[in-house]
This record gives sequence, C-alpha cells and structure tokens, in this order.
Amino acid sequence: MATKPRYIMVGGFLGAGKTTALLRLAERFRDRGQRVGLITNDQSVGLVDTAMLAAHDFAVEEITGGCFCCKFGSLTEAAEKLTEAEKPDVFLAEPVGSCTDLTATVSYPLRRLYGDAFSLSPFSVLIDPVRAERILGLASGKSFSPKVVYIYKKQLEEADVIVVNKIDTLDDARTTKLLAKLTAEYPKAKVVTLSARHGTNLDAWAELIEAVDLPAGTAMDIDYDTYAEGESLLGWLNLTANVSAHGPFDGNGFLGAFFGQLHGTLREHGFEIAHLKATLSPYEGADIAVMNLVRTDATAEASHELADEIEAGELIVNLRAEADPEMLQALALAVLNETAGLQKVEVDVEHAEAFRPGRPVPTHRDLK
Ligand SMILES: Nc1nc2c(ncn2[C@@H]2O[C@H](COP(=O)(O)OP(=O)(O)OP(=O)(O)O)[C@@H](O)[C@H]2O)c(=O)[nH]1
Ligand SMILES: [Mg+2]
Repeated sequence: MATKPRYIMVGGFLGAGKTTALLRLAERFRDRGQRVGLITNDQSVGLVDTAMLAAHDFAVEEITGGCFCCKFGSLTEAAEKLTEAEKPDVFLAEPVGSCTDLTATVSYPLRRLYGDAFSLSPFSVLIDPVRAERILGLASGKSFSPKVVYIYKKQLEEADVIVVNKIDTLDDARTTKLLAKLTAEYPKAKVVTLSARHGTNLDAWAELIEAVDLPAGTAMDIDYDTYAEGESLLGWLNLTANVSAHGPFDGNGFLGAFFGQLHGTLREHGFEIAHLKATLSPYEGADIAVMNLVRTDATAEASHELADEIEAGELIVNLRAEADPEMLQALALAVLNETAGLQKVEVDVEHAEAFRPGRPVPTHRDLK
C-alpha cells in the first residue's frame, strides 16, 4: 500500500525562523529522495517567504488574504494544486506568525475530513530565544503589549513540540534557563533546540515530527476577543516595487541602505518591530538579496546577497510591527524615495498595502 503524504505544519511568532526551518526540513526530505510541496500564508499578497522558497527551487503555493484557519478551503486547494504538479510525499506549511489555535482550526479538521488522504504530524511552534526570554520574564527589554503577548503564549500552549530556534545565538547558561522555564510552564510539549541557520539539531527535531502522528488531545481554551484585539494591534505592510537604473547598480548596497534607513526611522518612532524582511531579485536569473530584522533593538541581517550587479529587479518589503499601519506605509515610502534619490535608481511602487489583521473567523473549529 502506498504511504499517505504527510502534512507538517510549523508555527511560531513572527520572525521566529519558520521559513528558514522549513527550508532546512525541505532540503532534508529532498536529500532522501522525497518530494516536497511548501505552503506559505499571509494576510496579503507579495510575500518575501514565497520568493525565498521559490529561489531554492521548491514547489510553493501561497495562500493570501487570510490565515489558514479562516481560509481552510484554500489550504486544501493549495494541497491539491501541489499534488497535481509535484505529487509531494510531504507538505510543509507555514501559518501566519500572529495566528494561534491552529490545532483546533486546522489540524483537527484536516484529520477529520482528510485523515484518509494525509498523515498529520505533531504541531511544532518555533521561538526566537531573545523574544521568548523577554516574554517569559527571564530578561528585560522592549516587548509587545499584553494582548499580543497573549497570542504568543497561546501559541506555546498549543504546541506539541516547542522548538527553541537560533540556538547558535544563546550561551549554555541562558539555554538551560530558557529550557527549564518552557518545560515548567508548558508541560504538554516536548522541547528541543535548533539552529535552523546552521542545521544544528535538525535530526532531533525531525525525529519528533517526520514519522509521528498528531497526538490525541482537546482544543485549548481561548478568548477570541483578546486574540482579535491582539492581532489588530499589529500593523502589516506589504510593498512591492520595481527598482531600475540606467546601467548596472549594486543591488545589495541599495537594499542595505533602504533597510538600514527604515530600521532607524522605526526605532526613532519607538515602534516594536516583529519582523521586517525585504528581498531584491533581478528579473533575469534566480539570484536574490534578503534582509531581515526581528526586533527593533536587534541588528539587521543580510541572509543572502546578490552575486552580481543588477540593472532592474523587484523589491518586496514585508513589515509587521506594533504600530499604525498607515504610518508604517508612509514611513517606508518616504525612506524608499529618499534612498532611491541617494543611490540614483528609479523606484516604481507596484503594490502597497497596509492594514491591521481582521478578526479571525475560523472555517472549522474542532474540539478534538
Ligand atoms: N542566528 C540565527 N538566525 C536565524 C535562525 N533561523 C532563522 N534565523 C533568522 O531569523 C530571521 C527570521 O527568519 P524567518 O525564517 O524569515 O522567520 P519566520 O518565522 O518565517 O518569519 P515570519 O514569516 O515573518 O513570521 C531571519 O533573519 C533568519 O535568517 C537560526 O537558527 N539562527
Ligand atoms: Mg516566514
């Protein structure tokens, strides 16, 4: 009998490293001869994550305009499309980082409706250790408002596996403290460490999910009013622009200047950034420059650089911060124009959308 394809969902707050970790898992499956289909998700179109994954030559379907739980039909459609194109052995799905209650609204309904077609894995929730230390009271530093923190903690509460990612950034003493805290507060979950960037402990995490089924259990209690208010405190900006010059220009330099300037401006306004990410990819070829920032007081990182100068390319900016979305858009556009002037490139904004996520209204909510 043919084995059923497996559905693996990896959640966690904005910027925790979900896309990076899914890419690692995808490569691991591919190395073993298994076909992989990836599903990304966002409240709107123009996704850095899709651009990133596609640049690594994986089949990707994106679900935009709402989260998996509210667009359950689109999730199963995406799986069908991938099946037609790729016949994946494994589906790897990344829900929106401000979402929670995914076990009740996605995993349980998938098991009930499509349990014959897919095997479902335990639900992993990734965390960024510095963000987690602040939220769990192990360290001081700027964080989010209580209702956003409510969502963060609900994400941990429903995890079958809590993955402490970016372990490469933490020393042993802090790791021990954080693991002890998580184990004490979230006894239901298995807790593992990971460096998605370097691949450390990838096998240990994979063993907990790749051939293990979603455990039996019951949906957690959650107050949808607080959840909705928490989400609506976050400002979302998705911006796509065409960037060109009369001759070849340094795309890495342009992206770095824009990103650095925007970071400085957001810091001056005192906004807490959950995740600022941007890519610049030439229209010709498959190269890409990627920049990320996961806290206002962190340092911006260029996780991928363009190998050569470019003449024209597409800039995608995704910003999620606790701030007024209109303000985020106005600031980003002003910084973009200013950088373009200084770097002597032309910028033509193709799409700009700023909003607060709407109230989550799940298609299904199964209690077990
Ligand atoms: N040092 C370190 N950085 C990491 C690791 N994993 C991810 N990152 C970085 O963390 C940032 C966010 O990573 P993403 O994978 O985009 O995070 P995400 O959870 O998918 O973010 P959203 O889709 O916005 O919710 C990027 O700069 C990554 O390079 C890791 O293991 N170590
Ligand atoms: Mg992502």
